[in-house]
Amino acid sequence: MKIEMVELRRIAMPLRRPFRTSFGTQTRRDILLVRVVTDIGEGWGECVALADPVYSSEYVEGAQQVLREYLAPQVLAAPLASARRMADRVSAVIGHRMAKAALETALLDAELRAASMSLATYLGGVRDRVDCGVSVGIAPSVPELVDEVRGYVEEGYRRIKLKVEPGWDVEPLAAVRAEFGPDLLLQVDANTAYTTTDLRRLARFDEFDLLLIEQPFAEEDLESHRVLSRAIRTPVCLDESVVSAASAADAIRRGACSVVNIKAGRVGGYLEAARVHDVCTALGVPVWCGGMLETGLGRAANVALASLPGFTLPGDTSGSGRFYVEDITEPFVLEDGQLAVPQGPGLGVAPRTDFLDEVTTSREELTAG
Ligand code: NPG
Repeated sequence: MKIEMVELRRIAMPLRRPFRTSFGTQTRRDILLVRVVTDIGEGWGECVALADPVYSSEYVEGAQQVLREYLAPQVLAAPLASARRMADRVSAVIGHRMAKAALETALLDAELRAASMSLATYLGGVRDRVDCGVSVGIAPSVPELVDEVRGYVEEGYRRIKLKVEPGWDVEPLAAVRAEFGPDLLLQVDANTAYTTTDLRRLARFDEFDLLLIEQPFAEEDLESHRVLSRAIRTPVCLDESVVSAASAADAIRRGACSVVNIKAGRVGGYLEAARVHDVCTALGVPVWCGGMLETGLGRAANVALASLPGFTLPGDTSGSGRFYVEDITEPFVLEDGQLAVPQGPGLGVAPRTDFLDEVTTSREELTAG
């Protein structure tokens, strides 16, 4: 495949409602999209980096610079035998996994469109619908949280994930459990907001019969996660700490987690995400698909990933309407708490050009030389 052009496009997408986590409040998404034009056709990828380096070290402006200065020139310089070879081509660049993932996804989309194969089939997907959960931000008050959760339960979401932080944990959990009863699948995500001085507080989460507690401690701190795993009944799940298949295997072998959240952007792309899935499955650890407030482009790829056999827990694969009033692709709409896995070639979706142009804030085209 000869790559003729790499387009970097930024779009501004207002969020339906502010999304508050322990690392800050998002009110809009400033998203970088990558389009490749090749001799076999074009493809799209979405970069999940946030506007600011608050979830991980990557951020959207930095991702764009790395793509412009380092990654795009490498793929424009000479033909690639396949998208699978991109990782080798750019291996001199350390980290920047979200930027790499976006470019690799665009190359995969182009290649699979040309081969008339869906991403789900290519990755080894085994189901045509996936169970959907929803991530619920920190609310202004407990009654408002309960109302928001009620809306999602009525929409059919099969699992609720509450964002927690010290001071917003036991009370909202107790209220949601009391309101919706023992059958509601419920889990929490701390985005690294706790330290080991909070062990006693975290142990209280056991009484709420949670599916899991996600990433209570810092990204590098596997040891505290191991200690917590020994101390509580609630399964410990890692997100930020898992940046590759090797780091997933390491965390599991050390006893730091018994569940893994897989986000393709965090691990450098869908190919590595599938390898994370494989290693977790081999070690008997269930996985689920995380989300980063993607538009329909990233959502399509996430749903394809979630169709792999080891994704036995509902993912943060919510419908487009959870975050956006209008999506840049045909919207993903929940049916009985599930999303259909796109069956068309590549991502199986494409941006609606008129709306895409409306939300575009900048665009640059990179070519060889
Ligand atoms: O459904 O897309 C979604 C959002 C799920 O809560 C969610 N994502 O820490 O997992 C997370 C959180 C997040 C959002 C992280 C945006 C980084 C950016």
